[in-house]
Amino acid sequence: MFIRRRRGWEIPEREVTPESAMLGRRAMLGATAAALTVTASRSAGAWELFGGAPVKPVALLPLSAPRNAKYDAGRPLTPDSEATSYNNFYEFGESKSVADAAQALKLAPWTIELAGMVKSPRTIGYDDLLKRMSLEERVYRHRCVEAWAMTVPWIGFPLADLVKLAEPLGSATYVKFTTLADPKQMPGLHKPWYPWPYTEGLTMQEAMNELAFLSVGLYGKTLPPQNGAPIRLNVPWKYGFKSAKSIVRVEFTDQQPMTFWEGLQASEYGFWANVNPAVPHPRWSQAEERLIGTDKVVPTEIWNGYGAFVAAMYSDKTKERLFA
Ligand SMILES: Nc1nc2c(c(=O)[nH]1)N[C@H]1C(S)=C(S)[C@@H](COP(=O)(O)O)O[C@H]1N2
Ligand SMILES: [Mo]
Repeated sequence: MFIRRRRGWEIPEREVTPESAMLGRRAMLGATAAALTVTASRSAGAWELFGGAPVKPVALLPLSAPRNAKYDAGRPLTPDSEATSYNNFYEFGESKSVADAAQALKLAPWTIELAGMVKSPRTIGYDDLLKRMSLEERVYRHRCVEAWAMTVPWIGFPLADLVKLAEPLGSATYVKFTTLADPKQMPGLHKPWYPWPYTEGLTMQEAMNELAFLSVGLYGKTLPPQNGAPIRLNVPWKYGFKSAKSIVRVEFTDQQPMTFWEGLQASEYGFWANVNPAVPHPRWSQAEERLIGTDKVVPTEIWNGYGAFVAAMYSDKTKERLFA
């Protein structure tokens, strides 16, 4: 009997499955029964920690910086309550409701390693880093590969300023970001089929692009844990998974970094991951996006609408899989 199967791009948006949808299958195929048993008991322990005693919510501090009017999002802001309660942060769970679990994130002391091909590798404290940076507010559109979008007023500084501080060697061509991976704080770390730690990467040229931004706050406050406290990346012309949260290491290298999502499923999530409505995800269309906090669905724009700032970087990269 012939059964017609719908192609990925014919699936309506409401049926779009999360980035992790293949994992049920993958876990069964990949992990041995023994590994699963160990995981189950370990994650029970982790959840006792979070579920047993209520975790005190992380206190957010007021943080203000002048808005940079050059970057007009052209859309109303997503309500603060939505942007801080509908999140992807797999270290704390696979659902969008990770905000409570994320309150267990220990934010102080926080250090960031400046490593690899730099004049002198070192570790810098978060407070020390902030003293050297001048903060601004930028309203950016955020487009998740799962076909939803938000518009958020971030507070932070250009990634280029951190690159300059790190003094990379001329031979460095990529920047690799590694984020916190602490099984004591993060129940997701006990799921061994994920390629922890969460890593991401950019070319040096992308990292120096004026849009690439490191955020330490949103909506006039310090970053809540669920949004990647104390410091996370924003690369608004790329799918949201490139915007690594809770960064602990920035490494300069001449090798294209392997990223968390590419390591998990390279056929679906590549290194470049630039937004393009005309290139569907293998399991769903990227033509439109759902605006979180509204009932609106709007067309997705190539480069997420930031082409004037970024398209020229890719004119010589015609052989790369730029949009996956
Ligand atoms: N460390 C880490 N960073 C991460 C993720 C994650 O699971 N872990 N998820 C990514 C994805 S898929 C998206 S869409 C954005 C979500 O950011 P937001 O919750 O602040 O909107 O964070 C990205 N950064
Ligand atoms: Mo995402």
